[in-house]
Amino acid sequence: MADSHSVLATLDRGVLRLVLNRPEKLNAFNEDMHRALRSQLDRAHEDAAVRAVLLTGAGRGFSAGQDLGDRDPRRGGPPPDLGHTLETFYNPTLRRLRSLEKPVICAVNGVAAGAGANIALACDIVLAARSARFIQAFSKIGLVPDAGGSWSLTRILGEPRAKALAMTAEPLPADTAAEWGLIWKAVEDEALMDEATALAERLAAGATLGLGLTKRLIQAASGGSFDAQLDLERNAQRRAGQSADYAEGVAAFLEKRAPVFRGQ
Ligand code: LHQ
Repeated sequence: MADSHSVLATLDRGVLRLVLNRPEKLNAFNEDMHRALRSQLDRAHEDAAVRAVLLTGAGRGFSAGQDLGDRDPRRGGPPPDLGHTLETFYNPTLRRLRSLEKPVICAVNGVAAGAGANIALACDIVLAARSARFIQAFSKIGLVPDAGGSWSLTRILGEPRAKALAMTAEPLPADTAAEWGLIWKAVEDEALMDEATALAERLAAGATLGLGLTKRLIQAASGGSFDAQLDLERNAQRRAGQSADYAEGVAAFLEKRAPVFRGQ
């Protein structure tokens, strides 16, 4: 689905930039956009030339979540199986984002609502424009937080804030999201793309294997014991220590020069 216009993809300096591109619908997800995003994330997994992903939205929004026009109940018929929709379209993308062993940076350029907010929160490093808002819009239409939101909100914020956000659907401004530790930082609107691109390029020039293993370790940490985590760290460090980038990093340090990482 590389030729879809719903997600614009460009690869430059190791960064695969993915732009959700249905601006007239605030980049709400329809099936085409799901397929296009999934296919680009698969490409990011498979292609060694991709060493970081930068996800953002076209126009004034990041994403308004599910395209509600696609499931207009006024059209009649039996109620939809949203569990099937999640399993077919959302969950594989969320799993791919979390398991991709490369950094995924998200630049939230505007409103992020429903599954759109939670797809952003599933990325590794989230920057948001100061004017952006995160809305757990689900309760407004009788649904529950999905796309990993019940997990991320609770893990990151704790039950009191997670429940309040999910039950009230009140917009959370980017600054508060940063204060609460839900995202990495809020930046001036005009600075967002430059800052996110610079960060993505910096990480794309990094030791990809080590960064991928770091991601895996940190994700595992919130689910396991300290003791089990020591074992995971040992295994990961064993692999990282055998990489060419590690050898280069140490050599560069000893030679007092900047390292040139090749993602190997
Ligand atoms: C939209 C949408 C949209 C279509 C704005 N769809 N057109 C659900 C079901 C199935 C399976 C699994 O999971 C899910 C998960 C979910 O994501 S449920 C939550 C779905 N999302 C929402 O409920 C958010 C709905 N949108 C809004 O509440 C507002 O649009 C927000 C607060 C995001 C932005 O408000 P405004 O800045 O005032 O913009 P707007 O409402 O005027 O929207 C601009 C246009 O985008 C407008 O179209 P129009 O033709 O009138 O200019 C909207 O209809 C369209 N749009 N969201 N989700």
